[in-house]
Amino acid sequence: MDSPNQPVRSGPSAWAKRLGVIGVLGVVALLSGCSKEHWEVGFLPPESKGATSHTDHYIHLWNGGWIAALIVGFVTWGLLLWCVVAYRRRKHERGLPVQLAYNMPVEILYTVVPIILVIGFFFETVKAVENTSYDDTPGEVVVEVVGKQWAWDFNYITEDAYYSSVQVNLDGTEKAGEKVPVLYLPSNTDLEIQLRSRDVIHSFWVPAFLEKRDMIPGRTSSLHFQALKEGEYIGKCAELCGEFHSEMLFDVKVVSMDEYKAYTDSLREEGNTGRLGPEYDRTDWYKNPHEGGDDE
Ligand SMILES: [Cu+2]
Repeated sequence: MDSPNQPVRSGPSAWAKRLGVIGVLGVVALLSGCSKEHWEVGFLPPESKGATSHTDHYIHLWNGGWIAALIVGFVTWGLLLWCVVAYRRRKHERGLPVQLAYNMPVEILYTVVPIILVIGFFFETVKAVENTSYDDTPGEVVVEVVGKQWAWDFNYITEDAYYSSVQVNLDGTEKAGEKVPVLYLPSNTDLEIQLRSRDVIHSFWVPAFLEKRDMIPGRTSSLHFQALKEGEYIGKCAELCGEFHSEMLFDVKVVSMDEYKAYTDSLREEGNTGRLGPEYDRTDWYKNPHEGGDDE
């Protein structure tokens, strides 16, 4: 019942309501822009689902981690809000509230739960890494990808053919995209991608494959996986490697084994037989770091 003595306090609560409505509408608008595919992969690139023999392990670990973190988050935020409301200062209260400490059940809860979480994250991570980064299945097809300022050489080792490229020269037109070097990979085949650099540190990154590897001068690293989904994927250098780093792009075409063979045959017919090896590396200063590091 309203009494004439009570102050009218419609101002702040009306504002809070309005802000709440705007907030809820904003969140709904944001989330409605995201499709089911985005949610399934935890907002990683949607085409990553089933793209390689590794991607689903990464997606599982990523989504599992978020779900565990959000459950902990909601429980914590819920308890926090509950405390704020249930133990708020009442009108008649003065001074500090009764201080509580050493509540055994609560102490045990927040010791045991994090330990369980850490153990869970640890084993899930080990499982994912063993199935992905530590995958060393011998490659049925071996491709050597060589990074250089600011393009790529692809040596199809098993097929004894090579492809060489120069930087893309982005000029703002769509045509620039046609000049992007293309890496062909056969689908459903054990692949070994060997990674080298001719000059500075580059990084081989196909976002949809959810894997990235640095290419370090004087060292060969490798990626072992199967490409499971035929299609076209974008790739790029992911290590700031100089002036035209942003033009160090490539495309990956995952095709059937027949198409792959036809492509590498065509390279050999053009005369691109063999391998563009370390003899084309621009510097070997990394072998003798104390004898001057000048670029040639
Ligand atoms: Cu680079």
